[in-house]
Amino acid sequence: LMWPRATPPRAWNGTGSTPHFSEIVLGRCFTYTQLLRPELGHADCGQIGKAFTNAFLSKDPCHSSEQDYQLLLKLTSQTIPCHSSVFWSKSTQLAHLYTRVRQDMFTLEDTLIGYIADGLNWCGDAGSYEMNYQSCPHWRKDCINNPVSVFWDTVSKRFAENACGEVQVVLNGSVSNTFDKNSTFGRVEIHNLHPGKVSVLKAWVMHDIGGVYSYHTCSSPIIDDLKFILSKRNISFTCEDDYRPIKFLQCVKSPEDSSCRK
Ligand code: N1C
Repeated sequence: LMWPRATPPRAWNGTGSTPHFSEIVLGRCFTYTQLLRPELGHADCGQIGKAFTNAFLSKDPCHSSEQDYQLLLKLTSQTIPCHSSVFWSKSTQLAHLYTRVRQDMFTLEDTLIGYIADGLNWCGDAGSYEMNYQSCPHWRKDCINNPVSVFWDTVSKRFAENACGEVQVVLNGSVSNTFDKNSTFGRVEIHNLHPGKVSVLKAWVMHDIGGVYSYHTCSSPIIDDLKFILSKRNISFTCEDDYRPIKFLQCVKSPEDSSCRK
């Protein structure tokens, strides 16, 4: 039996849980399964919401584990058709804009579990039944094995394991770490693609319109790092700079830019 504590939970260096976390999770689950993808209409949002909070409530927020999320993963299992997985790194907005137009393509946030958790923050405390709305562990300043980081690593791993056929990744050529071995994409996802299932990874290296400087293109050594990891894993790799279908989306915002007029 746990007693209410007299002292407030310990203060961490990261943002606290998102206000109304449980209500948002429940609402998003119903929106996704009832309105956006009725083929998942059988999902039990009540159970999903409970499995999510049970994954971290009353637990030390620096000892979160993949195991904690297993029931949640099981309840949100979803089949993504082959040739439709889209990974991204340092290009959140553009990648999601792309799959918003191409409804047949999926980033992780276009799947139920990613849609529910996108942009939220959460943690609990070993000595309490409650969520900590004051602060949560910061991955660098406090601990790596916090509930949010472990969650994204766990669901990103499953998303990559389940990918099949031709898969895509949207990379940002306007930042120095276009390919980053320490990002979720570089650290988790590429290592969990199944060589027998995934025929090719197609990288699109996109550059900001009006950006002063392009850090990297497909010919940059940093892309060779990615190419090398995939060749070792027996997965084919192609790379294209400023892939036209995505470039058009950037041009919607900047139609007068010289690169959009020709
Ligand atoms: O670390 P990243 O990008 O390379 O992660 C992106 C990569 C995508 O392909 C997704 O499938 O990993 C998956 N993913 C998410 O979908 C996601 N949504 C929100 C990983 N992380 C995700 N987040 C949060 O953003 C999470 O807190 C993580 O640390 C960042 C990733 O940002 P990034 O470095 O641009």
